[in-house]
Amino acid sequence: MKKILYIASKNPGKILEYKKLLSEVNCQLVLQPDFIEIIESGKTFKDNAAIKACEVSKKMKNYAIADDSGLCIEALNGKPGIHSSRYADNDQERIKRVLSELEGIEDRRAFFIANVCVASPVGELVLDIEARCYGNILLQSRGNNGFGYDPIFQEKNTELTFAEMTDDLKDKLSHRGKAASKVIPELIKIFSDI
Ligand code: ITT
Repeated sequence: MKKILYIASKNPGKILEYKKLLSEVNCQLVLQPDFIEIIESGKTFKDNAAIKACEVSKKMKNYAIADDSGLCIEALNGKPGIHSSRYADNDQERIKRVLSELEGIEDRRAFFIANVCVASPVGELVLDIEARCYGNILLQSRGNNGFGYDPIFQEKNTELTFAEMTDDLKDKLSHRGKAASKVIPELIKIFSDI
C-alpha cells in the first residue's frame, strides 16, 4: 500500500495544482481534514508554511506538505504579501482592491512567492524551499484559468497572465511549480525508503 502524504491546504486552486505537480511521487495524496483549523500566526511565508505542514503532520501522524504563498507588489511595499488570501472577501474583490490601490501608479512590478514546507509524521520540518516568479500587474484582468490573482499577473518573459497559461506552462514558470520541482526529488527519496 502507498504511504500517505497530506496536502495541508484548504485552497481548491492550490490543491488542484499539487495533485498534478506531485503525481510522480509514489504516495497517496490525502487532503487536510476539515476539522483541522490552522491559525497562520507567523510573520513570514516560511513561518506560516512550517506551521501548516507541522500541525497537519502531527495531527494526522503522516507526512504533510504545505505552502504559504502570495503576491508582493513593489509599489505597495510588498503588499498584499502574507495577507494575500485575506486582502478582501473573495478573489474578485481582492483583484479589485489591488487594481484600485495601483490606480495611477506606473511601476507595476510584482512577484509571486511560495514557501513550500514538508513535515515528517512527528511534526518535524524536513524540507523548506522558496521560489519566486516575477512579472507585472496589468490594468485589468486577462484570461480565465487558474485562481486568485492569476488574471492580473503578467509573467515577465512570456507576457501572458497566469490565467492565460495552460496548466503545464503555469507549472513550469510559477513560484509553486519552481518550488515543487526542487521538492519532488527529495520527496521521491523519502517515499522510496519507507
Ligand atoms: P491554505 O493556507 O489553506 O493553503 P490560502 O489561500 O489561505 O490556503 P495562503 O495563506 O498561502 O493560502 O495564501 C495564498 C494566497 O495568495 C492565495 O489565497 C491567493 O490569493 C494568492 N496566491 C498564491 N499563489 C497563487 C497563484 O498561483 N495564483 C494566484 N494567486 C495566488
